[in-house]
Amino acid sequence: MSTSPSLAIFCKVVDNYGDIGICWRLARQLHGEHGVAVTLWVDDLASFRRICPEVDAAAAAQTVAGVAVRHWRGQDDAFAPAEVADIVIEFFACDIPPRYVEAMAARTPRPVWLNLEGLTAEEWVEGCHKLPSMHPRLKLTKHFFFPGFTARTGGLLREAGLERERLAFLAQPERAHAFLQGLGLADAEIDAYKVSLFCYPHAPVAELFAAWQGGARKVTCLVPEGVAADAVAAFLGTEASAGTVATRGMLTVRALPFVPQPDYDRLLWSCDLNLVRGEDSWVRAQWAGKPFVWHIYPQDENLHHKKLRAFLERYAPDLASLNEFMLHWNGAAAANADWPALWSALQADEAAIAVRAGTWQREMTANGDLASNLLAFATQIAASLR
Ligand code: TRH
Repeated sequence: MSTSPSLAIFCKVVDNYGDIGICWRLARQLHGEHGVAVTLWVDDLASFRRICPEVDAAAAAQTVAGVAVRHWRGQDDAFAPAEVADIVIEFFACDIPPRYVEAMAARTPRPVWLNLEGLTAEEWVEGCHKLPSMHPRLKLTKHFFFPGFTARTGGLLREAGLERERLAFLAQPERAHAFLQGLGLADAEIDAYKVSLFCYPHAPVAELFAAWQGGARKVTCLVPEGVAADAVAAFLGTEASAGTVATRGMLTVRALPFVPQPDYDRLLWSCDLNLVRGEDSWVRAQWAGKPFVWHIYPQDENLHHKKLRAFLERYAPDLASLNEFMLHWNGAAAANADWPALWSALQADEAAIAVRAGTWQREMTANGDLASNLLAFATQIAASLR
């Protein structure tokens, strides 16, 4: 492999903008920090545009932040071996177009083929990370690459300058103030306890709102428009659109616009507590070094509850209040949650939870970052293919 390899990522946007958040972050980092010529194939450019407004949703081919972005229209396109990248990544076992795979087999040298998997804290991941899988027909081997929370996994996505940027932002509180003002917040909302809210529609948001409303502390809840739409509309008394705000009791709820990815980090850094979901916002909340509550993407047969527990065992074995809160937030605990009590318990452990957020961030940093770990592995595989 040459010193600056080419790399293709195939990303199918399963649901909303989900997986594109991760693929776009990886693509930008591989190009910006490692000089890799990246082509990102995406099936849904409109969803991509929500997290990256520079994207033209109608363009078959475009370059965004140095990354070649191609609209992945279907499985029928033909490809020549010369069009195949040195490293080919399929995200989350998506099916690469069959004729691209055939072109991979016909290419000399053959490319490195990786399946980048989803993030889970379960132990089996260590045994499957980097395992090979031979193509049943073609002379090609794909390797599994798992992100994760231990040194025996691929680690987490983290840009080289992220922590420096975060610390600089936090060192000047006026920057957070100006950022929040820019999102429309009044001073009283900024002075309150601030929570960002990003979750799937089935989260018990109305119940939590009621607890906050009747609680002892002023809470400002910032929620991107379209998220928890029913509970937010019921609280606001109208459909949420960016800028809509209402206060009842101790709670103010404000609908925000869906901000570009770098601003989403600033939002997480500016809040006291972040309610996040899925994979990418969950990881960003971990790098934010602030207390967070995770809403996991639901899976059949409650497989996600197992994944949630696996994470809690690693993250917070000694923080009962956080465990309880997250289990109830995900419907993974006995019904009839007492939300005012869950909220009070979480508040009482605030200091210990904040300390854990910091130690966890340092532990995760020690595992390296996913983009660098992935490139190092790809270089090793490429040498064996020569
Ligand atoms: O969109 P998600 O629900 O993604 C999920 C997961 O990837 C999950 O594994 C997958 O199976 C499922 O989709 C289908 O949540 P996630 O992963 O947090 O991605 C959201 C992205 O949106 C993330 O990159 C952060 C970004 N974002 C912004 O850029 N601006 C915003 O205002 C908000 C709220 C999010």
